[in-house]
Amino acid sequence: MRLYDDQLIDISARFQAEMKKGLSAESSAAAAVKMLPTHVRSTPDGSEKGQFLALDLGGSKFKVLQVKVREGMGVRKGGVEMEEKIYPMSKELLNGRAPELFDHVSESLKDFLHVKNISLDKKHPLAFTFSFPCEQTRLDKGLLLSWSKNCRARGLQGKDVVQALREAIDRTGGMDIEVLAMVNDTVATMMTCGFDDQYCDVGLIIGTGTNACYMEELRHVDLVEGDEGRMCVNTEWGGFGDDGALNDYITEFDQDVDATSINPGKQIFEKMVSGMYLGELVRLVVLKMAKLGQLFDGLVPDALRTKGKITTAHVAAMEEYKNGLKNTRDILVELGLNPSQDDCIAVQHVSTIVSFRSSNLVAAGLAAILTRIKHNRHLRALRITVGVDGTVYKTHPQYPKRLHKVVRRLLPECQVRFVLSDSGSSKGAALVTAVAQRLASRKRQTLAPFKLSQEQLQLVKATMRAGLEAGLKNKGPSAVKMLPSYVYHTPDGTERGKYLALDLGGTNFRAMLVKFKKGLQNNTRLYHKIYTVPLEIMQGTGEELFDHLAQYVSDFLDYMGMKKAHLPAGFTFSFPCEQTAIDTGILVSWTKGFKATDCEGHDVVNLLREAIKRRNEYDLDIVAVVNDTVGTMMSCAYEDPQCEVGLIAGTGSNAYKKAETSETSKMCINTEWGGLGDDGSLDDIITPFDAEVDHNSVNPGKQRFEKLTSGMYLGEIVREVLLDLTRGGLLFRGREKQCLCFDRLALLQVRSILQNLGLDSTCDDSIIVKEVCGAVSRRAAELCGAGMAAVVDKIRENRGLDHLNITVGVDGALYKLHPHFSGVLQETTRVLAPQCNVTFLPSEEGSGKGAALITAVARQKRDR
Ligand code: 0WK
Ligand code: 0WK
Ligand code: BGC
Ligand code: BGC
Repeated sequence: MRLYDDQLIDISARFQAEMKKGLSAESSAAAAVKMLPTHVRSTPDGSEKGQFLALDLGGSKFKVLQVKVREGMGVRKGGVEMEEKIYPMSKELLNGRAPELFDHVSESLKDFLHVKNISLDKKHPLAFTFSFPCEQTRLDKGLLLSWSKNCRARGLQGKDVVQALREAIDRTGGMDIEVLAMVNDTVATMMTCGFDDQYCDVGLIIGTGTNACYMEELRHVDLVEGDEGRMCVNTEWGGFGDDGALNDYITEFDQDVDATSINPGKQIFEKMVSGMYLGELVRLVVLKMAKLGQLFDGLVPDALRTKGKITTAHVAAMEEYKNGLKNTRDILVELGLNPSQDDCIAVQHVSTIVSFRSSNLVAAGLAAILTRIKHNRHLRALRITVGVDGTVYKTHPQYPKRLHKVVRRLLPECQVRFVLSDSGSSKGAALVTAVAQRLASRKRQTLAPFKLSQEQLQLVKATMRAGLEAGLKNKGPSAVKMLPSYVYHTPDGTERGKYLALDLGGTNFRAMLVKFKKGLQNNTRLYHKIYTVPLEIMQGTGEELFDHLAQYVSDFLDYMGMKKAHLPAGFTFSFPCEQTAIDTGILVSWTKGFKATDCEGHDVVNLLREAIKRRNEYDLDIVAVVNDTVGTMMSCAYEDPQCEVGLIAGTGSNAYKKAETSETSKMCINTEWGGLGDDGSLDDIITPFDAEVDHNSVNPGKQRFEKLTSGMYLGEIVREVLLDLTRGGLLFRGREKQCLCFDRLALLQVRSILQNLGLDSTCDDSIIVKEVCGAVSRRAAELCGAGMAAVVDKIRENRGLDHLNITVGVDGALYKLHPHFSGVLQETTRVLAPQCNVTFLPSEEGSGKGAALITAVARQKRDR
């Protein structure tokens, strides 16, 4: 058990190797030293404040505390006030079922609130120090890897400890607790000592158990994304040696201690070092010496043979300067021995050897950690503080001095300060929670306006309904334009021939050839080509835009070898158009980023015809111009005759519905619901971020509903929110990156997108970004669902039905590609229109086929 410096240097080197193994993604799973990320990214920076409840579970005492950081009654300036109460923790509970253990914790918490007269009605943020190995994916979520020390409550391993606590608090009831952070006692100790010492980057526990944590460079923590800054890593060094790395230092006494422990083969290093085992090691050594007749004249009383009879407190007492020898006699007498003076000296010596080895091993482990930090920071000399806690370190008279001495001897170039955490670890836990709380409340504040209540959605439905009604009645302009489409009939399957379908207004311009053949089951053949409309053309002159379209059509006809075919064509033009006939469409106003000049107020069919004439190389018979919502409904009605509504959730947002006999005209209506709110009727739900997006758009004040719901704008809304959160210090470490100020943010693979945007994000950043994306897209889907509920309920009431079965044909990248959008939209429609059974039918070939069908019907009628 006597370890010389060269052996300590060897052990330190081995431990450094183990740390690397634990940090690297390849080898971490099998590593004995787990190196667990804690998601604590910084030591205290003086900004922390608030009042917190704290639980301290896993050390020798289970405590409930109230911690006031820099605010609250009687707190001196910049200070921290704490009140605590220790609660019993019986063996039965520690070895029983986990739910009962956590019920005891939660009931103790409630008792503490009573005793300290803390209001039960107020929401209390809580910091949870849990001193066992947990794999944390975030500050308030950690799976228990294994129990250690004297605890092995069943049913929690592999489960989220924070969730178990939250469930127990719910079971106890009668208190409003928000568990914001769970930390290991080493982390909490580092933070506690870091409150007064900015050099404190290491936390050390030498108590019932032993462990250390330190601030590692994030780039070395493979299991956490991001490589800038630091993160505190909980080494769980108690497991050092579990893979045999210390076998040549393991003595027979260590093997005995391990064999009779509740977790044999586990926590080998801890069993050589920590307070739970030191006394037992001394007993086993003394027992062997007694059996060998080297002590007590070979007398071996039962007590000496009994596990746990010599405790670490005994060891500490035996080593007291003055009374060490007397204490040793008293302890041996208590064990039923009548020790001689030599016996006492020998036993005292055994205690010294055992606890000396413990402090030496801790020194070797610390030396490894400090050496690694020195290398990480490319320093020749390191000045650092180690925050320490634990009964062994606090109560064993010689321990601290021995430890400090050996560490300084092993690392002469380091200036190491040891600070004892005088008030336990909960101050540190509260500081971690203060940061989490500030971040959480800022995020909650920012995202709250995006969370629409049922009442608000009902109101949107009613507002949409009123918009639909007003659009039908008013002759003059109305927010929801309700434009007639001159489409009367849905196809009946008799359509024949070849048609060209042109499609402008979505993500791209598409030219499509549609053939309807007799006798074929699915008698439609489609060939298409996609063309990207450059931004400068979308926002150039009308002539240029339509010349471009005419050129794309030329290219497509070449591609199909049908230049001379003089095809009948249907033109899907996905912008609000006043129509006076099936083949005329006066553009009311551009939307979706288009603003080509000399188009608004003009007949877009003529604009296209003129462009084709200007090319003078082919001719088309443009029979119909339709909105993409109409085309989508027709396409789907071909499959499902019950389809009477078209919905686009794409770049833009719009719906179209069949006419009701009761309505003035019998034709289909393009609602142009994107304009809802242009009259201020949605101002209650429009957030400052939405206002900013509208302000920066090419058509401010217009299409307000669209700007809350469609693909063109959701990314912008997210960017505005991220900008705000970054300014609030919640993201990207508060650094407002130029790129956030320019390009649109797509919604999918957050991390790689952030990366491509040159945003070096941390895992937490990604989580927050994803949450913002979720809030913005969920609101969009819910608003579309509320709009659709208004449309189908209007159809139901117009038909005087109690119940309506109807199909909605849908298209658009947002509906088709977004992982959750369609589901939320469908659910919202179902809830807000309970008397309608709505089937959403995604359109397979887009609106092109629909346009061709309408063209076929229109031509039949025209040529009859
Ligand atoms: C006091 C800390 C607690 C930690 C304990 C360790 O408040 O979080 O677990 O020290 O020392 P022990 O009580 O096991 O000796
Ligand atoms: C595909 C349709 C087209 C419509 C588009 C909308 O064929 O008419 O405009 O969907 O979706 P987006 O491309 O805007 O996502
Ligand atoms: C646990 C650690 C804890 C240490 C000190 C060990 O048994 O695994 O999580 O930090 O004891 O309490
Ligand atoms: C247009 C609609 C179109 C919708 C979907 C909106 O901007 O005003 O006509 O249906 O986008 O593409």
